[in-house]
Amino acid sequence: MKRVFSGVQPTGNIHLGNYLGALKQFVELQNDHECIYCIVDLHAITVPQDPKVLREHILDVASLYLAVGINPSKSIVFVQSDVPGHVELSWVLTCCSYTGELYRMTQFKAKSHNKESAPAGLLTYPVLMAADILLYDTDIVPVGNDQKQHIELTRDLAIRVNNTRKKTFVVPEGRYMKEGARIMALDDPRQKMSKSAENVHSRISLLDEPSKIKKSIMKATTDSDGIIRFDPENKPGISNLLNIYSVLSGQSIDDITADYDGKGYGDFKKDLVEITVDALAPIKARYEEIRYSDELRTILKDGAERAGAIAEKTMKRVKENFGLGL
Ligand code: ATP
Ligand code: LTN
Repeated sequence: MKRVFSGVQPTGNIHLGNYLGALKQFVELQNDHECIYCIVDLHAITVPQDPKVLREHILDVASLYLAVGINPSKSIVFVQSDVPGHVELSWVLTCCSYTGELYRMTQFKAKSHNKESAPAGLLTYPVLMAADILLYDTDIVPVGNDQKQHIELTRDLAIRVNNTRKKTFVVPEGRYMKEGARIMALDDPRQKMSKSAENVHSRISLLDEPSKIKKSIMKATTDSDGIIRFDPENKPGISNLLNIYSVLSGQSIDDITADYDGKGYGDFKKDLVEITVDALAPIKARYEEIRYSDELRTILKDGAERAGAIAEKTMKRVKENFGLGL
């Protein structure tokens, strides 16, 4: 069985973009892959975090993983900082990276933009991500399209090390969601839906109350011509809503636009509210069951032990091939 690894940051409520772009795939992959899913808390501290809030968010995200259908008896679910190999391998890979290739990362450019001095962790963020992946001899990394550049860097680093040392790493492949799975912000459909956007109505979080979902969708930016048509270039707002409608209902975009022929944005949005509320209700119910249970901590502890055992083997090989330690 091929091995799958992916991670999500514990930086706030998981939103529809994360769900449709990542978590849904995680669940599907469990059936015929050996899956390892990580809550990447070390990545979260590349920007300032309140310690109490961060810890709560780790448990929130872990509960959501389980609530959307990740099954801990099939897959490993754990917290990144519970396995020391991530940081160890990250340093080794930092020494194999060029500053130029890190400065070229678009995410670094975007996040450090307009800052007089950016935290070094923002620059080395993709190296830690490469370590996450290579530590588990990963074959497949399911992620959103926005992570493509980081996956390419991971592959470059693995190949570089394999070519200059003994073969040390499995070279992983990214598995990207279809273009359509990129969910855009509701208030500004030219930006992707993001956890860190200030406006809460820019996103729908998986745990949002129905009244909040309604408000966010009804306020969503569209255009003034009032025609329900899929045209991401010229009509990004309604196209994004059509996309969300399609993935949540399982209907094709063509069928949806045919159904709404002659109807207005208001009717369409009202129905989308209902579809979204119905899709999220079972996830929310399961989340409530797990979040404050003892079971959650047991699952994460067990996950860290299972992940740690794999990581230890890889680190032994890395140290051997780099001549580190005794
Ligand atoms: P940020 O606040 O930094 O934008 P984020 O919301 O992108 O955070 P991440 O933890 O960085 O969240 O992403 C988790 C996973 O969800 C990744 O695989 C990412 O590619 C995917 N993802 C994030 N946003 C979207 C989106 N709008 N559409 C589709 N997939 C997304
Ligand atoms: N950078 C990713 C989160 C992430 C990740 C990983 C994804 C950290 N380590 C390893 C896949 C594999 C993000 O921001 N979405």
